[in-house]
Amino acid sequence: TNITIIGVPLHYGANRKGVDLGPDAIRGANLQDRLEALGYTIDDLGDLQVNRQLQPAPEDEKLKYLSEIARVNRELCASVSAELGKGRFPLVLGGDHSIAIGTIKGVLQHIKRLGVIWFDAHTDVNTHETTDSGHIHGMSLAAALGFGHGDLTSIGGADVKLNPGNVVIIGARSIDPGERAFLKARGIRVFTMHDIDRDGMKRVMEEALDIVSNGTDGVHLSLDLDGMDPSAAPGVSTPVTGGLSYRESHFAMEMLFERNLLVSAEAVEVNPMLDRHNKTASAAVELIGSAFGERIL
Ligand code: DIR
Ligand code: MN
Ligand code: MN
Ligand code: MN
Repeated sequence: TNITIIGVPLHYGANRKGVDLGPDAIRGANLQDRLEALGYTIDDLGDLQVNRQLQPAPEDEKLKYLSEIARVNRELCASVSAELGKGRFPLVLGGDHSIAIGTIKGVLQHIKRLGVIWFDAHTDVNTHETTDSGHIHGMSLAAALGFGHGDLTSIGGADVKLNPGNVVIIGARSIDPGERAFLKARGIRVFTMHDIDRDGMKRVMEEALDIVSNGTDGVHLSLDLDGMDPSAAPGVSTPVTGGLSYRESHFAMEMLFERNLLVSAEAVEVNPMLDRHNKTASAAVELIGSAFGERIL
């Protein structure tokens, strides 16, 4: 497989400085060497250009920095689509989780029936109608499903969207009231920390992999590092206690690799300004390694 790395130094969706340093933090944790050691050929396109020091428009209280986030995601969508068109595997480095809109819409240009594994402490299915924070990183999965503001849902085509029956969320433990209603209404399968405590990661992933592969032509991995427990991944925009352990997270990635389903992936919300010794970017690289075939023995 030929992998293309695309960096997206965007922090406006989290409204917190430092996440824009994520792409270089992940590169600095030796992502490319690690993947080359597994036999992959890597092309790093560098970073998409993001405008600096913007002020939020007052009318965007419920959609902070909408225009810049939409612009960057349109570019990302085009870039991801172009790389898939060349037969390459897009690996996108965030940046905040709003970039999942551009990544997923880009993949959907080529793979209409796409499954998604959304690894996250949150479920990111707010819209401007339900959000408290106005942070677009909490709306990206909804947008990829076709719900929310038109400037987000129209990226890559308004009729291009995920099937909620092929989406799973893993690691959730912080869900807003409006999101609860959304997940229930759309029938999206959420494996919360409670489910993982009760059934174990093995059973959860077996079920999750069946859901994302049933009737699809490929699977996208959207890896929000805050899915991990803050003890394993402290440098994230919005840490939530009680998360996935280091080994649970790795085991999930190892099971994913064994099924050979992935067509694209992204790692998001790494904030080296809140980190120590680049621990969270290193965890991201290690998880990506497992998802791409690294084995202990
Ligand atoms: C919260 C937090 N649900 C929001 N979302 C985050 O702002 O909408 N997602 N942090 O990753
Ligand atoms: Mn997220
Ligand atoms: Mn999150
Ligand atoms: Mn937020």
